[in-house]
Amino acid sequence: MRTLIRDGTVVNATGRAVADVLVDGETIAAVTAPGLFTEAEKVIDASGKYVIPGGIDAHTHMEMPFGGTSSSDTFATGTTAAAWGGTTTIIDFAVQAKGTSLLTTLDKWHEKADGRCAVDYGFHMIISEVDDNSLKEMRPCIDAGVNSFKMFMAYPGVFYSTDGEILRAMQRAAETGSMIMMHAENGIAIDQLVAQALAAGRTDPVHHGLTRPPELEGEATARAIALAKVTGAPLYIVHLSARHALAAVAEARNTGQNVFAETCPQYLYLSIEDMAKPGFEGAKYVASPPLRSKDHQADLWRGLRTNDLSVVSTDHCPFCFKDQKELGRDDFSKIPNGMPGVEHRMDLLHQGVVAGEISLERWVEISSTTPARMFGLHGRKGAVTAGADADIVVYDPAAKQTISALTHHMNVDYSAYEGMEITGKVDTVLSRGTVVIADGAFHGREGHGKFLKRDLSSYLI
Ligand code: DUC
Ligand code: ZN
Ligand code: ZN
Ligand code: ZN
Repeated sequence: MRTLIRDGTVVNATGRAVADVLVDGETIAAVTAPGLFTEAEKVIDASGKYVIPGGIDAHTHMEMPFGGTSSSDTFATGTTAAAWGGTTTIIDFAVQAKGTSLLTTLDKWHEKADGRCAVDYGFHMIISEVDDNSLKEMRPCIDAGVNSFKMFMAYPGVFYSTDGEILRAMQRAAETGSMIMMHAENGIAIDQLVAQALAAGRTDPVHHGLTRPPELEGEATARAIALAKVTGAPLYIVHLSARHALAAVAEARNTGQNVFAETCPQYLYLSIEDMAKPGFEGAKYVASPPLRSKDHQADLWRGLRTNDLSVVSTDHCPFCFKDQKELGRDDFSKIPNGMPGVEHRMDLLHQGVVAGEISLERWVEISSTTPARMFGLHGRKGAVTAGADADIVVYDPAAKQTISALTHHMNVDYSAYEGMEITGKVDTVLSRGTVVIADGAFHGREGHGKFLKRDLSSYLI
């Protein structure tokens, strides 16, 4: 089966040109001057539209057990919503529960996801217990295509690792050429602030934000960077939210250290003011790290331009307002942490192009090309180029849409961006050559998405 995507503006991280894209089976056969090929079983007219590599969301949590409940998107619903929004690859997190080995954890996550995803998927591994066995099992995880390990400096008693444990895992990462991903917030100090707030009767959602100040993200980020320097481990800071942490990352990168960072759309567009909305409304915006004051947003956009922030992922971790967020109605510390977002990352970042914050090419780079290279998918994903998987989005830059829970496809009962007007809209999406979104309808299927055994990062030296 051959599909010709005609007359669109093909945008890669490296540049743009009006071109035709010929898809043969699951891969891109050629990118040519317009009109060179005419014969194909299917023709998609992309004139006036962008033809971009499918988005890669390198940070999602589908059906993740957390805070006494489980995130509300399954691998089926979450990857379908991703497809709607032009994301054709997710990298989710297998979560080691204490007392469970890494390999058993990986099996469990394959059980949840295999045969259920609408688009391709990979896994990172969350290490919650650093012991000899976990350290030993990092190698077989890597061999199974899971070569990035997330650790937590937050959530004492749950996912938290001590500096000593982090040091040991980093040594192992350095030995094996794998990557440590860090949730960098000083959880020990934060827990004291949380206890003090609750003791003083401050139970509203906004206190989630006020008890997790950006200084304690900055401090933890700098500490993670120091541990990475000592051990020689590559380090990727997840969901960086504020200028304090950004400064630490920029300083490390300026010395040539192998340190990278991602931010998320919620830190670019939402703020602590959302968490301070009247009543319990603010619970919709409770995630960790928390939303910051608005003045951080300009710094984050600058970081995206300077490449001190090289990826934008969503940290998609949806919990329904009703029944799930409500668990914390009388105590903000019981609100499940996380926000939905997998469906709107490409659209939200496109607003940065419209506003002149980033170029069109940079949009593609931070949402697809760099995550592909960062997480071992180079050659397969992240570029509209001959030989790559035909994960392609035809994006209409002029279309208008309004984000709403009434029309989104994520399995969650609210949108963090309710009512936001967006310029640009996904028109057609191909996942490995199969049209999964077209004409305002989903044409894909559960189980089309394949597990991606990832190579080591292209960024490691
Ligand atoms: N932060 C969240 O908000 N949710 C899931 C895990 C995390 O680190
Ligand atoms: Zn995290
Ligand atoms: Zn996360
Ligand atoms: Zn629900």
